[in-house]
Amino acid sequence: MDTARTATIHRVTSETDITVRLDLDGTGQSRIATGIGFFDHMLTALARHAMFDLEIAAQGDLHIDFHHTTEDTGIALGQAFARAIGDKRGICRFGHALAPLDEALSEVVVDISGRPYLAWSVEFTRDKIGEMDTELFEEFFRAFAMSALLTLHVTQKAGRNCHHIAEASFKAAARALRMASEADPRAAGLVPSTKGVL
Ligand SMILES: [Mn+2]
Repeated sequence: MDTARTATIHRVTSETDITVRLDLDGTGQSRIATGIGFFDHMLTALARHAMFDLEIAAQGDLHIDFHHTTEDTGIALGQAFARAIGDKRGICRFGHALAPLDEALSEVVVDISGRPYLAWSVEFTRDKIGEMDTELFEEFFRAFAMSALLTLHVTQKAGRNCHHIAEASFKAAARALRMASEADPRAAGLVPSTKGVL
């Protein structure tokens, strides 16, 4: 039986051309190139702390702004996640994590539910980190949640420094996704829903 939880997505539009390779049972290795330095930093942290192996190569219309590339990377990564997780048999389904980075503290709760939803409660005091618009983090997580078909709550508990706030959010998301996608040894072979399907 092939039990590999991997997926490759190649998504092309008139605005972006994105390839994602994802292994949910990896060791946190990544090779990320979106053309947006700070976004690469965040996606590298996501892979590392989720223990996913992740390759992302994105070519987008950055001469316009970073919106299309950020959102479409979220869509492609979400599609890869949905394909890799498959029918969700034997997974924990729910995950949660708190992650600090100095004064910043972020909480992420995830339900791999088949019900796409993003609840976002994060406030940035600056418009940009490096060259990246801080409003795009919400766009990324919404695109990811919609395409991965999961419920995601991202809540900022504390923080002033915008780099810290963003990074704590990605690290908490990573740990929550890792917990939710890992095998539940008491539920091997079972779909974790009273409905029998997710
Ligand atoms: Mn950092």
